[in-house]
Amino acid sequence: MRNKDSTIYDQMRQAKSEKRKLLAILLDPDKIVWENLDNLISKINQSPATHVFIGGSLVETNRIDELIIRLKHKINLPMVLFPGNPSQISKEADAILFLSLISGRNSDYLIGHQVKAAPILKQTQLEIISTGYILVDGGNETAVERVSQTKPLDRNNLDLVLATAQAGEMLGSKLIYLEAGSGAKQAVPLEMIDLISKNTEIPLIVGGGIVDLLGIKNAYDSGADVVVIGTAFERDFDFFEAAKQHLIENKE
Ligand code: 1GP
Repeated sequence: MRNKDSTIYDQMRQAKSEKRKLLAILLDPDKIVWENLDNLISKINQSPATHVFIGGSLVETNRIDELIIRLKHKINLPMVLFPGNPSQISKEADAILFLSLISGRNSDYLIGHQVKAAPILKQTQLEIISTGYILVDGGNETAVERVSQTKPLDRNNLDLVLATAQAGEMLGSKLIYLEAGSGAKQAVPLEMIDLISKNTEIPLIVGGGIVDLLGIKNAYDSGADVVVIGTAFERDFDFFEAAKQHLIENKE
């Protein structure tokens, strides 16, 4: 439930300290079926989601503002931008994951887009949450890899992924987003989640290729603080129906 007295980030830290797990539904504005928006909204409201993330690698729609306004009207959850580039900023959201793709070596995604975005963000009231974004090989080429033209980190190279996460934390990231890419064949390895969660302090978001309840539970049990579900919900709005019994109730 939204609490406007503290920041979204403070609430994430608080949840982490209480071991209360968070769940984000990722909506890609390009894939919204507008005629079906009311149904989408009611399914989100029936789900155990604690956050709505909005973004995608491309986002060709110019209707992000309209989408967020309509969502906010009926959904009492934080709306958090998860942008692929600066054109995806909307002042209508509550916060933005200010991403730096620290697994890659494409300067545009490390700092270039951020420089372009900074003056735009200064004109908004958005809460800016600095996020170290790490793409791990999920067994297939995903949109993040294609669009960012970076290679994901080897899923077997735990030391390198951990060092990347720790470097992100040392650089001042407030979150780590460990990502196999939307629609990944394989989600991030559980031992990787475990290693990073035990060796960093900041909240850990995990997403990409998590398609069932067991996947969500395993990610939580391994140390994920936030799990992101995009494709599975997009394909089946009833995905969370069965989840209610299994997932920690986050709704009050
Ligand atoms: C993508 O982590 C998110 O950035 C969600 O991935 O679409 O595979 O659930 P999925």
